[in-house]
Amino acid sequence: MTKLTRRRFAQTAAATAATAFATASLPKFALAQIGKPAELKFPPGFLWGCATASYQVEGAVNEDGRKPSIWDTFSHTAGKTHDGNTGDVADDFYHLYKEDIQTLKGLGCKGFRLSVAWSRVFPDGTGQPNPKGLDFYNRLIDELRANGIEPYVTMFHWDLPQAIPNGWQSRDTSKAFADYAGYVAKHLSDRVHHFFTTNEFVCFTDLSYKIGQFAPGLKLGDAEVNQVRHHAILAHGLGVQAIRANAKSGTKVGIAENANVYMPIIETKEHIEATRKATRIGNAPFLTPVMEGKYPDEYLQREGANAPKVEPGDMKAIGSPLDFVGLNVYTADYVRADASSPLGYEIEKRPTSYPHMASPWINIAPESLYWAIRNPSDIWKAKEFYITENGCSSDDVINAAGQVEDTDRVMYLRNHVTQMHRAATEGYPIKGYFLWSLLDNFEWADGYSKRFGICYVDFKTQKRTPKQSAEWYREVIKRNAVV
Ligand code: PNW
Repeated sequence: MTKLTRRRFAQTAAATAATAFATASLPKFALAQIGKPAELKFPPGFLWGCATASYQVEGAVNEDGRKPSIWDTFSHTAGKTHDGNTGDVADDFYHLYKEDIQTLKGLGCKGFRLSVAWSRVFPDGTGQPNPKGLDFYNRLIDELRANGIEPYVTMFHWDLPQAIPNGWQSRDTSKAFADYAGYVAKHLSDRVHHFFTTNEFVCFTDLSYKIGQFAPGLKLGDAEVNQVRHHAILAHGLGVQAIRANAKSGTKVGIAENANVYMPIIETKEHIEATRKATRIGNAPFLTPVMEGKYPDEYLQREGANAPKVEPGDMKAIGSPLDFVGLNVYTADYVRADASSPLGYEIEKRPTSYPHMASPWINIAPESLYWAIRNPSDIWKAKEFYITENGCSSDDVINAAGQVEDTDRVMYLRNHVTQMHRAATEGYPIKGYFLWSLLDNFEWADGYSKRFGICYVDFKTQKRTPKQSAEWYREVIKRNAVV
């Protein structure tokens, strides 16, 4: 992509000469041992894609009968998002989707993860469906398929219809979600073969109802938050059942969850065992009950009187078997075995020098992409895994030549993909990878201040410019290998 400058060429030439010299001076047997550099190939048919979400890219918030979601309300409330940014226009994907699908095709992507905006399909959350809202997804899906790209559809990526009374505090919302998901599955499953119920429990429960950082911006007490969490996983479980009941047979159902990921500080038996314990306990309100159909005892004991109120049948629905598990992975914690600690392990503290990407919460932990697959696979024996999101923000700028040299993103992605390759090589059933994200977009409370795309978006003109990371990804896909 970038033409070599004279200085860069000189550097490259010098490096080549140095390698040649080193090689020439090695004894023959050492050369034989080094051999040809092996290409880190992925299994044939491995699915490479990109991910997006409705409110972050679509815009067109008042078009074709869509009514507000809690994110419209929240982003229009003073002081809630960076600079008061909203998703009113975002990437205008609602109108520009054809152009963006050509970009995906050019990258060689065979999969695209998108989410359906609940309040386009049911503007009031329940009741009368809005055919014009569903039609957008019909057009989008048809366009993807016509270009050889398989749609992977998330039913809920946080844009809850504002009209739903009391949001996730109400148990009725779980039922309303199942009705909506069943309706969408019924109408799209002739062309969509993979559905995700919900995206990232902790973000639309804890961050939204406990910390108040995300819509609806509440700060509830522990018992109420645990109940919100319960309604969220119940929605997932009832959603799985409703999708299965309404979709064409053969439709696969899973979840997109940002489970807490734990990596052993040293790869010894005892530390690895510690990460396994941490994986179950550290995901006690969410992924663990989804996989086991029960809350871990340690969680119920710890929460005591604040534990969620569970009705008969809830846990069975929550533990509905899944066809695949999708994991959104951005960061992770190191864990060590510690016999003196009540749970038998400790999460390592991070020194202030620990490196992170432009978003301070994205502490760089490439091995996360290996352990995120290995531990849930070893513990729960899930049939298939997808990485449903992985990517990072960086302080992208367009240079004088009109290019974005996002070398930090390339570094981040390459290291993560290398670790995912390790999981594939060891035989873990990892089927595909969705890079977050195709485009810079509305990054929730951070508004447009954090860019996650491999295509740069000028939000004034809607011009897209593929970054260097897009060139890198195209090559990964072409060779089905780490490059
Ligand atoms: C995920 N955190 O969100 C979401 O699924 C995407 O919609 C989002 O754009 C992407 O990751 C990048 O942020 C998260 O603060 C947002 O810990 C924030 C956090 C985690 C996930």
